[in-house]
Amino acid sequence: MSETVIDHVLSRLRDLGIKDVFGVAGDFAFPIDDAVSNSREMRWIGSCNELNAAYSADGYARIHGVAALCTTYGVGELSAMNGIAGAYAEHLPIFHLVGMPASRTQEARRLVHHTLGNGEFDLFYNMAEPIVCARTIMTPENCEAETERLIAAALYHRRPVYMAFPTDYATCPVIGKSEPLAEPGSNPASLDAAIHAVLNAIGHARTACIIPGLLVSRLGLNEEVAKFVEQSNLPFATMFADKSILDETLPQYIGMYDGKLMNEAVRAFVEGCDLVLGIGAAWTDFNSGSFTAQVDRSKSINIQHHGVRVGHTFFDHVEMRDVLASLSAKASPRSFQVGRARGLGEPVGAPSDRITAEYLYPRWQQMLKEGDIVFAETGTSSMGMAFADLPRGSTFHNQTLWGSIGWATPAAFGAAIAAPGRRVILITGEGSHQLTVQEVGQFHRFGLKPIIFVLNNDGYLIERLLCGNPESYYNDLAQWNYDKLPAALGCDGWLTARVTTCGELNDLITQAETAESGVYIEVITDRYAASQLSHKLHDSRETLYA
Ligand SMILES: Cc1ncc(C[n+]2csc(CCOP(=O)(O)OP(=O)(O)O)c2C)c(N)n1
Ligand SMILES: [Mg+2]
Repeated sequence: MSETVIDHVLSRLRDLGIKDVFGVAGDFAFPIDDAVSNSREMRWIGSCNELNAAYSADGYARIHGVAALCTTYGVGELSAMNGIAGAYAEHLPIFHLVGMPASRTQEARRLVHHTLGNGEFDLFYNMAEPIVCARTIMTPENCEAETERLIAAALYHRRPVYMAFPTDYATCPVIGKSEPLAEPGSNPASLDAAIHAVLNAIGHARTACIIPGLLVSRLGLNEEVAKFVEQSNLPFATMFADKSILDETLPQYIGMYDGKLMNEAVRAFVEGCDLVLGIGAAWTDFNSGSFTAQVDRSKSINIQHHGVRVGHTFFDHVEMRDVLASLSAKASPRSFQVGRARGLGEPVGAPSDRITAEYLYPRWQQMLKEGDIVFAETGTSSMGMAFADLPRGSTFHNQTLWGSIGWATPAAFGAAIAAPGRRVILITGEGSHQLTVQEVGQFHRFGLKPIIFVLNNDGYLIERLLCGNPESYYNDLAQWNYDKLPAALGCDGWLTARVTTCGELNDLITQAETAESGVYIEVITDRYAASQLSHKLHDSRETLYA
């Protein structure tokens, strides 16, 4: 007998390297849940809720390239939508598998649970439309072809796709056969013209620099860009969302570029160059220092996902991957003279002092090791950590564009599942943590040992800095005993603590280095102890909200 619809889809996902499926089980999704948990090559990762599952899939895809998520009809899939939309905005291919009522139930418009009670079954499928790059409802007849179409779309666009499975169809044998689709390549003439234009512009520039962007990493092209940087010896600076796409220990790295808000010397150099070569970076608000980063279109290039802009000329049907392969082979080395922006320097504070931003962020920087995976939540903490110098092979993850608070805790868990051998450090504000904190229990359940810092500054500090009245009580929170949460969530034997002085923080970080368990540290600071960028954003509110 040929394989079933769900077995076929799962085997194709396994071909892509997906070994774990995040989700919450439910009756309409049982055939999917059963197929995953009965598979010897796949693992079911039961999440606390579907939003967390989607964030975890996001984190997994950041490390692993692709991810899968499974939810039940209506109630489950709708909860996951914020996370899926984030993955769309941030270019992460997630296969969202949704269990649906049986085809017969749908045809008879029966009044079943998880519906609105109106006999309509395509409502949620339609809701998914703007936040996925392709969607389908599987049948035995379309399964082969639709699976290939959705895989091709997810990989080409690096965005989520939606696959719904009516319960009866999920276990039917597939009918028909389809081959994997070839990824669309570049148009050879456009590719040649684009490369010629790029090399020509580099050749004519007296000074040039590179701004590598997150698409490089989403496409797995980090090595290609590193090769190009090495080959051309062009200096590079990085924007917030794109931090650590290339190793910050490379000699060509000149520091973080954040417009007029931070690192003035980097801004002056980048904006003074005859040519700024963007590779998959996006000039969004928080990526451009509230739009204070200003590079003339006429003297910039942007190598995009499927096209290249050189000054005012656009080359269509050109794939980033093809451009980079050619550029690294053809670039010739040049020399440059520019200093490098320092990271965060040394911690400032005596052991008995309360913890300040001037102590905290440099101390966090000091603790980073080669290969660390750092997840930093939206809020003041990521704005501080973005300016830390990262050791070799260490990566920094933030949801700069989508910015949904609560993302970092489950996303860090997803990353830990994807890379159990690497050290995962989660840095989150306490307000964000309150949204998705249950997922902490999952680390222990799956034998993972993260280091978690919860920055407790008595509320939504970044909002206090951005809103009209900082003391508005909408920025206040219930005060929790955060350090007691791991125990309540089943993390037996973890090293947990609440620290209020520089000395205590220093001791705990030292202990964390050698801890054989997960580590959870609540860091108490004053209400307005904010990283430098957060203060600068406060001062630049007018451009941010203009
Ligand atoms: C899902 C969601 N809801 C609301 C917001 C608005 N928001 C942005 S930052 C923030 C507060 C973050 O507070 P916390 O995590 O305590 O970090 P802090 O800035 O205090 O360090 C809020 C509520 C958001 N970005 N996402
Ligand atoms: Mg806070």
